[in-house]
Amino acid sequence: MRLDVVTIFPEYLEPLDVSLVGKARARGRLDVHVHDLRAWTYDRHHTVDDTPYGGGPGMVMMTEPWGEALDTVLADGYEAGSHEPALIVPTPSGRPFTQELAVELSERPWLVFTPARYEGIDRRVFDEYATRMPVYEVSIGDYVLAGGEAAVLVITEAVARLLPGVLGNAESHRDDSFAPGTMANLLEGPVYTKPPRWRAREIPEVLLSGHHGKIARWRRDEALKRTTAFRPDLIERCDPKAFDKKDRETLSALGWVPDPEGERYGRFWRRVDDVEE
Ligand code: 6GU
Repeated sequence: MRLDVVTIFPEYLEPLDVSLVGKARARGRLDVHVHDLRAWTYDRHHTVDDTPYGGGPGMVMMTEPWGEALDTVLADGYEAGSHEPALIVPTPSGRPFTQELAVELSERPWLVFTPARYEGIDRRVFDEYATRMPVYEVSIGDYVLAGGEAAVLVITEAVARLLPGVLGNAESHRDDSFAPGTMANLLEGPVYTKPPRWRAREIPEVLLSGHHGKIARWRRDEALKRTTAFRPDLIERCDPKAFDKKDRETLSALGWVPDPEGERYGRFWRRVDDVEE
């Protein structure tokens, strides 16, 4: 997979040299190119932004540097034999970045990222490139970053670990929380390793029992506990068919009941004490 990143802060992408993404590059699974947007400016101040039409706060990144940068990067990539680029536009107003989208992106041969600073990039840039390639506008969560560079690091890491031969163990991401296509997307519960006793704290006994069925059940119950506590929205949206009898008992003990009324809205479960509004 080829990755291009065009940014006014190339140093911000230095983490792509280390850890998992660095290893994927060393193994030849990823070919990363970081470009300085200001290389495509021709004035003394290397200007990349201007005031917004219609007024308002902040600055907008200009069409010209982005257009020239993307034309050059795309031409270079095609020249080097890459094909089917997709433009990835990190923006807080994009669609949510999910594991499902990470899987989709990991199946593409070439991703071109356009992390922006200021109030974003002139819309015409995306309208222009959308005539030639898929454009994914993506947000990594409901908070506002000063720029898209950190989002590029997040997206790249989520995608790189899915590439064949990067994680080492092909099974490793089968049980990821949020792995698509599983029965219920639950948050994973706690994990433990040696020593068995640390500062008077012991390991849950079941994990030392060697009883695989009981261990699997305990892990599943811990996952249900954690998910109801931190991500009740994930439980609400679960079809009751995704749960076995023991799951339903555990949910009931945690105060969750099937909600036939809510089912029409895709809310299959509710807390017992939640009253209809
Ligand atoms: Cl992708 N960019 C910025 N600037 N802020 C964000 C974001 C992206 N995702 C969430 N907040």
